[in-house]
Amino acid sequence: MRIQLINPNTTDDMTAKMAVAARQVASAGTQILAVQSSTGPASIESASDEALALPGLLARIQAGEAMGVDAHVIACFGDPGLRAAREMARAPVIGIAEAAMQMACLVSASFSVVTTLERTVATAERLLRDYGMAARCRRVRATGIAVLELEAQTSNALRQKIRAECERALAEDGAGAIVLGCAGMADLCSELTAQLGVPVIDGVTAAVKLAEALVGLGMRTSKQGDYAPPLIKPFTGAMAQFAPSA
Ligand code: 2AL
Repeated sequence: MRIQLINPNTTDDMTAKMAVAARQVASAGTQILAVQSSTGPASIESASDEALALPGLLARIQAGEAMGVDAHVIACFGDPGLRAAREMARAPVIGIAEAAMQMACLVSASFSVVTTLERTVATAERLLRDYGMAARCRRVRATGIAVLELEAQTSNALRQKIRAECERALAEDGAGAIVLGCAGMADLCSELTAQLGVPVIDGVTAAVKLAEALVGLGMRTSKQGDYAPPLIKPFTGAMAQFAPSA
């Protein structure tokens, strides 16, 4: 099967890092097509970043559908454009935040999210409420680390900072598992799991395995109800390529 792994920001190093993590867990017959937006912000950590990332992301969804990929993964912890992408796609579309939160709930009664900047905490809290999982999350914790500081090889100092925040989550929140709140933390998952002794869930790998499960079961995005295809109408200007057709 072919899974399109979409980094909705425009940073090559992050796309490469998440592709490595995805391929490490993918089954033998799974091909990971790692792509990124060709237009938009270098990282997504505010509402305006998210809004301006959507055209590039949705263009990738459209292209992946045309290629007939079996599933799409939106690899940014804000799950930008997830509902829009599901309207546009027949294949399953998985956001890494929803994937990680769902998977955490299968192995622990509760979890805390350890994310990047303080300003992204409200986004994660909104997603928890939207997904009906707020009651399972003890706390969303910021590390104060910007997305673009999590370079190809996250530095030792930043690794220490993230580990310390995870330890506080276990000690102070009573969380039974940790959800990593950024695709750029994918390379830290196995080391943190070994250090902390609790399940640490990275959304990129969680989404890939959930995508394989859905495709294996023959599941597609429902076209009844909220994810019905968008209505056919003209679009003008820079968005003309998104005009839905029959
Ligand atoms: C992210 C992420 O995963 N990718 C990105 O650009 N921003 N998450 C975050 N919490 O800031």
